[in-house]
Amino acid sequence: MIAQRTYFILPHCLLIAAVAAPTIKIARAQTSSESTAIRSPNVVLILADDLGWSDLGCYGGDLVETPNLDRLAADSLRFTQAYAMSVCTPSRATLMTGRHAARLKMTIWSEGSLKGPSNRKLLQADALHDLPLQEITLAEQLKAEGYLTAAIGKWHLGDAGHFPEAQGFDINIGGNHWGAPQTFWWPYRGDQRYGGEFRYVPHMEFGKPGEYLTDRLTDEALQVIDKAGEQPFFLYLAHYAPHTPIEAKSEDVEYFRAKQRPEHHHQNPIYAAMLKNLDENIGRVIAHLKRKGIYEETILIFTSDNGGFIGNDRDQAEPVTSNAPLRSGKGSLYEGGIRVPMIIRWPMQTQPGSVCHQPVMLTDLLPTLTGLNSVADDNQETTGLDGTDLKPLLSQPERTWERTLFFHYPHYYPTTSPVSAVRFADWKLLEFHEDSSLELYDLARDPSESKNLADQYPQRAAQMLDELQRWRRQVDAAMPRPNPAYSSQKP
Ligand SMILES: [Ca+2]
Repeated sequence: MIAQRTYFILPHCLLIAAVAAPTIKIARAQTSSESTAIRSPNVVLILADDLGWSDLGCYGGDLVETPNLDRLAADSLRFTQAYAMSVCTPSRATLMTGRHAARLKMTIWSEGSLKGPSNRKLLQADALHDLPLQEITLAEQLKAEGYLTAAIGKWHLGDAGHFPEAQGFDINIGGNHWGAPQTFWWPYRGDQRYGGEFRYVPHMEFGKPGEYLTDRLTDEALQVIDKAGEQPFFLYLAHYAPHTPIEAKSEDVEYFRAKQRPEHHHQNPIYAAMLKNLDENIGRVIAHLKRKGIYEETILIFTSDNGGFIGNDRDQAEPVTSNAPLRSGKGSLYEGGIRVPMIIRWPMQTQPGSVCHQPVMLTDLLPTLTGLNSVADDNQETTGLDGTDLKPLLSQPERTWERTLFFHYPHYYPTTSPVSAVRFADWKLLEFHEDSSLELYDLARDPSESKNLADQYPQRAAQMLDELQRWRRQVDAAMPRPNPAYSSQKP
């Protein structure tokens, strides 16, 4: 039972009441002759992997073409300042639990938790490989509310004992320990991007040559929708695309090669082709919901797990993507690493074409979808959640919204050294742990984080640093340690 596994300090009776408390209900015509019943809306949460903030057409993408997502945005609420963690596993753990990656001790991708670089100034902080079973996931919450729960695609939250089936999902297709497939082509294994046969996508034994993973996962998702019947369903469709390996259908690649111009800030035609396919598949999900007559009974959320990857994939001439005008990319706590697209369509709540500029985070989705009252900062200690219920923003995206966001990445990545960050209003402070250096930016005037104002506003920087350090103590954030074997004389 959930109550036995909870970490909440709330009395169990209150917790059960909270879990069972209905969220927003949607009137629905029953097939029976009686009349109209109220039931929970379906939830379709589509998570793209490594999709950058400016990749989609509706977020300023230029080479790419994403007509289905652009139409969805025009029919939904689009967030311009939604945040994830800077790499895969921390974001997914955060999304699943409503709890910050630093609090969960899941600050790096699963494989990376096992060993960090030994030749850098700092040794990376300790991090968990598996999402602990006692954490209460979004799937467990919704299952307790009567939902059919299905995870289709990437999981990346631990080994076999911690797969989606162990975390509240009735169905898992395609999810396991790994963060990326060997290849997007069936049978999704072999000697490809990551080498070795042992990495695979589960439950994909039956397929046919030429089958492409994003198409196949969507096929599986549509079957889950059909299987649900009259039961409300939670479909967590976590596409592996557009993470590396960057692979796409040749006709699409040729199309974008021909379209490419030097003035585009996106320059990788294979990535653009991969996004075109992802977009088409999201169009398929929407069309299927409409065809079944349940689109207006379904909450649809689309987002990404971290910023776009700005390195190169294998021998590809162009970097995978660019997050311009934002600085840097995946791994970094500059905006390009953590700011992501987010689109929410919530029937009878969101207005078509509405835009929200308030800062929000993946932690917020669990309290928004479950009706668990979390968080105001002052009651966080009683709920254990770090997320905030976004429902007030859905119909009033311009409302006053004071929010402090924290980030913690005590590890190395090609884009960063160990770093923490805090954002309040338009101000953002980064603390780099190798040398305790500070960077302060005014995101309203300088969204590209090009002018460090720490020396100009020392008092503000000190206040924000104090808040950041207090938060780290509060969540008991793991810190990197000095590396005794490190010598600055080494090459
Ligand atoms: Ca990712």
